[in-house]
Amino acid sequence: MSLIGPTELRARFARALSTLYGSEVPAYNTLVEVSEAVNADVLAALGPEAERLGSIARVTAERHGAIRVGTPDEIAQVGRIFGACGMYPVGFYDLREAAPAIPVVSTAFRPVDGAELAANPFRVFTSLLVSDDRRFFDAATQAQLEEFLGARRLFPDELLYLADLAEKAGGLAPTDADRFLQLATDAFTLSPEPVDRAWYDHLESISSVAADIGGVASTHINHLTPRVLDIDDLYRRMTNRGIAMIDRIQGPPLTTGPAVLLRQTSFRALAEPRTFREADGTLVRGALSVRFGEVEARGVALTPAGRALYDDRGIAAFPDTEKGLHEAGLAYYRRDADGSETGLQPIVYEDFLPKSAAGIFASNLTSDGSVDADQRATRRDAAWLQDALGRALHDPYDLYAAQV
Ligand code: OOG
Ligand code: NI
Repeated sequence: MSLIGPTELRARFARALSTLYGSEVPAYNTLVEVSEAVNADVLAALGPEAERLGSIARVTAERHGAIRVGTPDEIAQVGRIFGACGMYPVGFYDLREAAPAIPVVSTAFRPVDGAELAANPFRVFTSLLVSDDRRFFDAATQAQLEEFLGARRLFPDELLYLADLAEKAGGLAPTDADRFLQLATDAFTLSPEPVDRAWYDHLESISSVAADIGGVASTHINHLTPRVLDIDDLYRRMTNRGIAMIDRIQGPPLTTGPAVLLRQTSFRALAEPRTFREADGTLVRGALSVRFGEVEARGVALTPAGRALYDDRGIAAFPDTEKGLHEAGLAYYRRDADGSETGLQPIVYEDFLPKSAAGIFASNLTSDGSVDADQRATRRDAAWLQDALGRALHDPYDLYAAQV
């Protein structure tokens, strides 16, 4: 009997989460519809040129999700579940350096080689709470957080068993695959469990993201993001439909030159009904606004030199042709099969941007929270995260260089 391999598990997982998120946040379905309409129009207007940064089949299926977890053990378990789907941790992002600071460090789980990315590029931006960072959490709050997070189980043993089996065997038998995908999707479904009001409010006074992670006993998708070929057009169409978008498109502004890196925008978090447990034990209906809809447009991946230029001087400093970008060593291109450079193939940027991520987080926060800058930061870096994950943390530049 043939196994369902990681590529198909990943594609099916992305579809299952999309169906789930559409049922939970119906405005997401609108965003997907509008994205598909924009993509069809760009394809009709540009023809094959529209597919230079990915086939229309890839782009139509393409999603990134965002999830947030609380402990090193939890992110290691996430690594096993995504590992079954051929998604591996790439890059290290420290959102505590952002303005406003968010008490998390993050990575993105995604396929790492060109063929797998072309087949289905599903990626999930995954953030881990830094509960021992004194700038955010005093000793009492840290202890309470650790107790609360230590007592919860986000992922059932059966799910983790099937994930490990899939990674070891290179896939799962069809019935096991169905079960694995069901359990994995359930684990990211918004839970009806009552939220302890006092505990949630205490964390929210420090950071809305900390409350979303440590104030509830389960996890959920925070957002799911389709890819669009013309994000300026999408922004206009959503606004015309009366959907409240954040103020701007994050990332490099629109230029007449080649699209580089990543541009993103989102609609604001919507109030979702949740049940709260009050101090006296009574249950009351309330609402939380933490989940939103985001959309992204992707351009060519920049080399370290290109990225430094972008970070220091902005997009205006870039040459305005692909040939210029390539010749200056600023972006990754693949040569034609015959070695010529007449038909340079751009290598798509598959990762995230810390400034945009911070902007996306911030635009959906209820307040900036509270940070005591005089306290010492806890050290977190890529080596620390790799250790917590118990698996290799890939360097994005190595992966782009390998695709050239
Ligand atoms: C993650 C925010 C970052 C992106 O696309 O940059 C992100 C989150 O809200 O958990 O998803
Ligand atoms: Ni996102």
